Formats: sequence, structure tokens, C-alpha cells
Amino acid sequence: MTSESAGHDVRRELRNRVLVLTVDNPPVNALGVVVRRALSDAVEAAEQDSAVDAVLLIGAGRNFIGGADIKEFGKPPLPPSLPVVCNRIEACRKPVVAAIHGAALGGGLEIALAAHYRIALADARLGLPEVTLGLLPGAGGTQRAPRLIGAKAALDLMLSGRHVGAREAFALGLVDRVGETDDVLTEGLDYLKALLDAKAPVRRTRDADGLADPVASRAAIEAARAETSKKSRGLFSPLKIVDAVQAALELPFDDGLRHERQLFLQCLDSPQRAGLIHAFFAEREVLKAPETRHAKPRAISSVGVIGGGTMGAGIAVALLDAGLPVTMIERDDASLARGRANIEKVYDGLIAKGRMTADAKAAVLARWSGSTSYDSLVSTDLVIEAVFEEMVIKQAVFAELDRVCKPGAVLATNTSYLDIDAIAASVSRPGDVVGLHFFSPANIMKLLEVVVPARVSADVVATAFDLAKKLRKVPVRAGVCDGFIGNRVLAVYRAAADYMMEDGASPYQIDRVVREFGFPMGPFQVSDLAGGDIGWATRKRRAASRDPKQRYVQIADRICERGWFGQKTGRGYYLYPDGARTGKPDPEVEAIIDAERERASVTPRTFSDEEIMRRYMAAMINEGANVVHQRIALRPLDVDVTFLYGYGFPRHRGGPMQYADTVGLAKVLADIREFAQEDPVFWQPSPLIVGLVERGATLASLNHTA
Ligand code: 3H9
Repeated sequence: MTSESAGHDVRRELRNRVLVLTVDNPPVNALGVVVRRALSDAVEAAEQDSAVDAVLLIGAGRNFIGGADIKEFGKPPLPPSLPVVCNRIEACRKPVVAAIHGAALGGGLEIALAAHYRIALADARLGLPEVTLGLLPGAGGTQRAPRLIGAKAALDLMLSGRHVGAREAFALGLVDRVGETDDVLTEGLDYLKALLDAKAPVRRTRDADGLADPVASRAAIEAARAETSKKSRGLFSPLKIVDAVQAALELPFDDGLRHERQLFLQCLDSPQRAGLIHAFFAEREVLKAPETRHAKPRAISSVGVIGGGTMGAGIAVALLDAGLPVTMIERDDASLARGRANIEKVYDGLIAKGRMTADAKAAVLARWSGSTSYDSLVSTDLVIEAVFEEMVIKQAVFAELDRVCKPGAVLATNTSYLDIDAIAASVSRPGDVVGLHFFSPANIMKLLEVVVPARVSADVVATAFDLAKKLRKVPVRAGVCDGFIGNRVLAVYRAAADYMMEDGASPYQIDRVVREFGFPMGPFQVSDLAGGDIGWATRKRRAASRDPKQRYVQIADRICERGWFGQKTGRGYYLYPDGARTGKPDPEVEAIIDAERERASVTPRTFSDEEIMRRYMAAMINEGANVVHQRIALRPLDVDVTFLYGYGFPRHRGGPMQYADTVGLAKVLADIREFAQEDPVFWQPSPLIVGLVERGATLASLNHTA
């Protein structure tokens, strides 16, 4: 056995006349330029070397290959390109086998498809997830996958971006064998030996016959095109994927590859690609809050939840689903029974949909216990309070927690906007108090704002991030202020929507335009879904402290005064006859709006769709920038992730801060200054934006400064 290192992230080792090429480029063996060059050189060398009979491709560490190096996209291309490397592998005249463990995704799977035979271990995850990054498989994947597994299955993989395990990959024909152990090298070598013993020929995917039935293939392509046109909501790359597969069917292989390349480059140039890749990195970057770098999380093996209302029950479900035992505290037996019923409702819904068995529900609920006494929390590691949003009530709860909880227990509040510094100051152990702001429904929504009061210990913050991971939530670190990151920014763009409504736009136009931008719902639909009474109560509470110079639109109050709180009351901004989930415009609401315009002496004017979106986004971006400026959010990307995961911001636009850079900050500032001419109190340009525009810098330039 001889060994030689290429020193270029691909190790070469000769074993019994098999050249083992180990891609070793932590953390996921991405195919950066150095790896591409090294792979290409190694295959070339194997071909020339008479001591080599065959080549085995494996990955070092936990994965085969995670894909192209996403960090290279948007930068000048460096040769050799990945399609060229794949072609080089496929053209090799000696058998090449890919042995896959862990992830073989995107370009990683395309490398495997270019090999002549494939074996996957049980832990393998194979997929072509480029669509989730605004791309298409651009290293031959759109041409080789359909030839190997047929147009229908290949389109499904490429359009969904889903990962398949080894068994499914084998059933699809994506791999030829499933390994029995977890030793990828031995499995790969054994398979190669068997192939060589059987004198198995070099077999190239470009010659595979998965598209041999043109009628079935064409039908699959047309069905995918129809479905994609309906479902892809303005996304650019999905239809390009269908076009590329059509090219696979209609063109000779090399022409198809050229066509794929053109389509890939179009996707690469699209702002959607930039937005989606920004989202990919941002959602990983938020995990690296400063406290997580130097503090060790406390161990959490039991949790208390105070309150069994919608929020408390949702939080309890999230915890139970993560395998944690939960003790719920309520003030009396009836409330406790309601809390338990709220939890059961979630699981019964799953059972009704066939997504859970009664036994599984019983197993989950065995981890739940209820009590009307705080004393049941003496040994609990973490308590999350989800009681009524009122400072005195919260402080009373914290006084009890302070009394009963063991030293070192983490005391968390789920408040949406109350001053957590004040809550922390009311207990004898402020270092243990943190905000865990869940979003409703708490068992479903991915966002978790980790609100960091001034006196909290770093290990408590680290514990919150650790908990988020257990709950499969996306945590974003936020500072203390009214509304933290998300609700604070929401209040501002929501006000901008109200101003436009009073000035002449209908709520139905605003909602439509916001949906067309890519949000699942417009602001008035959201209000109807959440319940208008919630915002109304907040407005009443704040009435006394409201800045009298700030414009205040009363339309929502008029609607709430009639008891129209949205879906749950059958009408709000919209009508929901017979419990309908989708609302219909309501002429009576339009009459209320007209009357309010008159009362406020507003002469209504028309708004173009474009102006509505410009104002809506300018308000969102400006307050997002303020939140960064005041260090409530660590970086612009933290605002982006908050909006992607908590507020339905369209992912392909990357988040409001990324969108601002796409539009151009100077343009956003010019908009704000233009709007300020009519309302200088509301439209005050954020100092952060002003400063960045003066320096000619972007918000993205602040993303590396946490
Ligand atoms: C493509 O292949 C295009 C081709 O068709 C055509 C080209 C011509 N590049 O997720 P993790 C980083 S498009 C660069 O926490 P896990 C990631 O940012 C690509 N970096 O680990 C993180 O960095 P940090 C198609 C990457 O174990 C670290 O690795 N492929 C890449 O939970 C760990 O990541 C995909 O879309 C990359 N490709 O999951 C797959 N991937 O530590 C994308 C990851 O500094 N990747 N990083 O924060 C994944 O889905 C997951 O990372 C994976 C591992 C499942 C592989």
C-alpha cells in the first residue's frame, strides 16, 4: 500500500490497485476550487497510472460532499468548473465508484452521478436541493438524474429539494447498493472488488436509459410544468429546472449540458439566488450569539410552564415534542384542565390527520404533569412563564418562582413586549432571568427571540440557544425594548399600512399587494387571523403614553367597537361567512373607512401598487435599521432571520435588510425623505441608513461585526 497526499483537500491513497480519493474539506467537503482542481488532477493521474485499476471516491468526516461551495457564488468563476470535473470523472476509462455516507447533496450528488457505480451507507442523505438556493443542479444533475431514474422521479427530487435515505435512493435507482456497516472505506473497497472480480464494465450515466420512454417522460415534464407554474409563486428557478429536464429529453447529452449551463447561469444571476443564499448563511449565523461562544449551557432535563392558555399550551407541546418532561402550573383545577385540553387538542388534530397514533399521544402526554402549586417546581431546571401580559401579574409569578425554584434554575418569560429588565430586577437572582419569546402557534412557528436583559448571565443565554436547538427552533438574540426585534418593527410598518388605508388605499388592495410581494398574508388578514381584540387592548393600554404628535388612525378601533375581531367572530376587516377561513371584502368596513377619512379630514387619493409596497418596505427597513443601530439586533441578518421565520417574509428576498441592499439603500433613503415631507414625525430616517449611504456602504457590510 502506498500513500500520497495531494495536499489540496483531496487525499490520495493506493490500496490494492484502487486509488482511494478522500475529499477532505471541512466542515462539509464543499467543492471549492481547490477541491475541484485536486479531484480533476487525481482522476487524470489515476487514468495515467498503470498501478491503478479503479478509483474509489469517498468523503472525510461526517459527509460525502455537501455540494458546490456556496460561498463562491456571485464571485468570478474559477476553473475548472464543476460540470467539467464531473465530465472528467465520467470520462475516466477505469471504473470509478462513489461510496456515500452522510450528505451527498447538490454538486456532491452530481459527482456521484458522474461516477460509474454508487453505494450508499444507511446514514446517507442524497438530494438535489439547489432549488432551495434559487438554483438548479448545474453540474450535469438535470441531465444525468433523469437518465438514471426517469424524468418523474428526478423532477420530484429537484423541485422539492428533499433528501432521500439510502433505501429510497436504492429503490429509485439512484444508487446500486446499500452498505451494511458504517465503515464507508471498507464498504466502498468491498463493492469495488466485487465489481472488478465480475469484470463489470465502465458504465456511464450519460448512456443510461431512464428517458427511453419519450411519451411517459414528456407527460411527467408537462405535469411538473403545470404544477410548478401553479405553485412556485414567482420563484425563478423551478421552471428552469423543468426546462432543463426537457432539454435532457430532447437534446443529445452534450447539448443538454450546454443548455443546463445557460439556465444555471441565469439562476446564478438572479437576485432570488442572492436572497436565498443569504437566508441559508443567516440562519446559521444567528446561532453564533456571543454568549454561546464562551459560556457553557446549563443542563435542562425538566421544564415548568406557567399558564395553560394558547401560548402556554403551545410552548408545552413544543417542549413535550422535544422529549422534555413538562410541569404545567395553573391557578385552579379548572384552568389546569383547560390547559391540558389545549395540549390534547393539538395531538388530537394530528391523530385526525393520521399523523399520530393514540399510543404515541399517550406516550407524549405521560411526560406532562399539572399542578396548582408552584411548589411542584422545586427541582425544575427551567421555567417558562406564559401568563397574561401585565407587569404586575408577571412580577407576582416571578416572586413565586424566586421563592420555590432551586438555585441555578433558569427563569424565562414569554412576554412579547414588557420590560424584562424590570421583571429581572424584581427577583433576587436577576442573572437567571431571560426572555424566550415564542410565536403563535408556539409548537409550529420556528422563530424564538432570545431576549437578553442587562443582568443575565452568559450561561443562561447559552442555555436558551441550546434549548432552541432541542426544540428545532431558530433562535435570534434580541435586546430589551418595546416589542424586541419583530413586534417593534411590525408596529411601524403596520402603522404605515394604516396611514395608507386612511389616505385612500383599501385594506384589500394593500393585502393583495403585500401577498404579491411574496408574504403569505397581508397585514389586515394577519390582524383578522390573530384577533383584532389583542391589538385593541394594547392600543387602549398605551393611549395615555402615546406621543400626541404621532398620527393615530382610528379605523381599527371603530371595527373592534362593533365586536368584529376577525375570523373568530366571523368578521373583521373581512367577512368570514359560515366559518370560512378566507375572507371576503366587506362593504360595511369600506363605509367605516370612508367615515373615518371624513372625520380625520383626509381627502382620499389613489395609491399605485408600487407605491404601497415602497412605503410598506421603507417603514420596515427604517425600523429594522433602528433596531440594529440601537443594538437590539446584533446585525442586519438577525432582523432578516426574525422576519423570515416569524413574519412570513418571502425567503427568496432574503429578509428586509437584504432586500434593502438589493433595492439600494440610497433609494430607500430617498423614499423615506420623500415621505417625510408629508409626515416628518413618522418618517425619520434611521441614523444607520443615513451613515451607510454617506459612506456608500451596505447593510450587509455590518453582518460580520457581531
Ligand atoms: C450546488 O451544489 C450547485 C451545483 O449543482 C452546481 C454548481 C456548478 N458551501 O448546515 P451545517 C457550511 S449548490 C459552503 O450547520 P449540518 C455552513 O455554512 C449546493 N459552506 O451542518 C456551516 O458553516 P459555519 C447544494 C457550506 O451538519 C457549516 O458548513 N448543496 C455548505 O447541520 C456546517 O453546516 C446544499 O444546498 C456549502 N455547500 O448539515 C447543501 N454547506 O459552521 C447545503 C454547508 O461556518 N448544506 N456549509 O456556520 C446543507 O444542507 C447542510 O450544511 C448539510 C450539513 C446537510 C450538508
